Amino acid sequence: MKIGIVGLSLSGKTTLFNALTGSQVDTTAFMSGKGDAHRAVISVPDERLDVLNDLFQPKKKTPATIEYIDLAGLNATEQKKTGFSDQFLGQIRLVDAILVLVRHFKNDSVPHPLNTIDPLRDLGIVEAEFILSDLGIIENRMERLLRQMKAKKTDQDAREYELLERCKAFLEEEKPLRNLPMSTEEQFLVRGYQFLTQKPLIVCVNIGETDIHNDSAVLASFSVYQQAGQVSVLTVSAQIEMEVQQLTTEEAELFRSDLGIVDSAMGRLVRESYDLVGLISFFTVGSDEVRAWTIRRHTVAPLAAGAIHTDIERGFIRAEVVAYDEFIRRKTMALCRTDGVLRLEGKEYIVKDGDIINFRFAV
Ligand SMILES: Nc1nc2c(ncn2[C@@H]2O[C@H](COP(=O)(O)OP(=O)(O)OP(=O)(O)O)[C@@H](O)[C@H]2O)c(=O)[nH]1
Ligand SMILES: [Mg+2]
Repeated sequence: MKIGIVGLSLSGKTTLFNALTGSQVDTTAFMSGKGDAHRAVISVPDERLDVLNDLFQPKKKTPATIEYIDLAGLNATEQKKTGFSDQFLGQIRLVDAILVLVRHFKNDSVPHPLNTIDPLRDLGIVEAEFILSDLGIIENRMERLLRQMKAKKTDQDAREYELLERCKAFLEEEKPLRNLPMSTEEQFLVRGYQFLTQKPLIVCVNIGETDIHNDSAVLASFSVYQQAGQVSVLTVSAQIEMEVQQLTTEEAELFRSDLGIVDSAMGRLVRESYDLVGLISFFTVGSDEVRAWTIRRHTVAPLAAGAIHTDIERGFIRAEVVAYDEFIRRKTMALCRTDGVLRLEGKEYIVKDGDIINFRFAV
């Protein structure tokens, strides 16, 4: 799973990236809009995986991972609100979820591209960019479909055209596509376009050191976003988290308790990135490897198998499934089988969080 970090320039993206991933990318130089994207992979903490690891004692334990990508900043100015390059948009189309970092912290030595601090406005600017970009893709595609249908009209094309028309109207009302209800079939039709406004969104408000315990007003101002599905809004102090990240564990504990921070904001952010974006884990177990795999909620078994390998998806026959809790109560697959909690599921089965699965497939 890939999460792209975007936002206006100097909103603290690289600082947050360092905090999240333990990287040490330079933030003093104000890279603004230049240079390549930074990437780092982190593990998703999951105590179920540790329990399974103790039971199976495999050679290898592989947690679910999140790859964070720190992309270049958007150089918005009052005159010119568009700023994302095609190269940038191409990169962000490939991520599974988008983290928009907006600046709330005050720091006179760090200029804001629009000179004033207004996190809600900044999020609006980024969203408007995404809406425009999706509209562009839709218009191109509709033109091509129209030509194609003049030559030879197929049901499939007609359905797609009708759906794109609906998407277009929705976007023209400045609404993101993630709020447009779609059937499974329709989702499938547009899957290849990788619409930016359809991707799960994590809004991260980068608050100043002095506002750590005083973030309810900021959060409240984002309530419209919070009510939408597949969007989560949270506050973080990127600067502090980056500093904490560079300390030893004991130092970090001390530092946190001095500031009255209970939980590492980073741990929270990682978990929220995962949950709120609608991701779940299933497990594969054995003496070689115990492993957590990431899929979207409501994924059917063959597609879940595809997270492991496309061969398993293509050759899918059945899934042997036991729920994590049922397994833990018995501790062996043999007992699960005799107790009837190890089920055989077909291609319609919707995988649940914590399922332990053995896929049967033929290639
Ligand atoms: N006071 C304060 N300063 C911060 C915070 N987060 C980032 N900064 C400062 O803001 C400046 C820019 O931070 P970066 O992390 O480089 O911002 P960026 O969004 O990656 O910038 P570009 O890549 O240039 O768009 C640095 O000097 C940071 O130290 C924060 O939470 N509080
Ligand atoms: Mg940066």
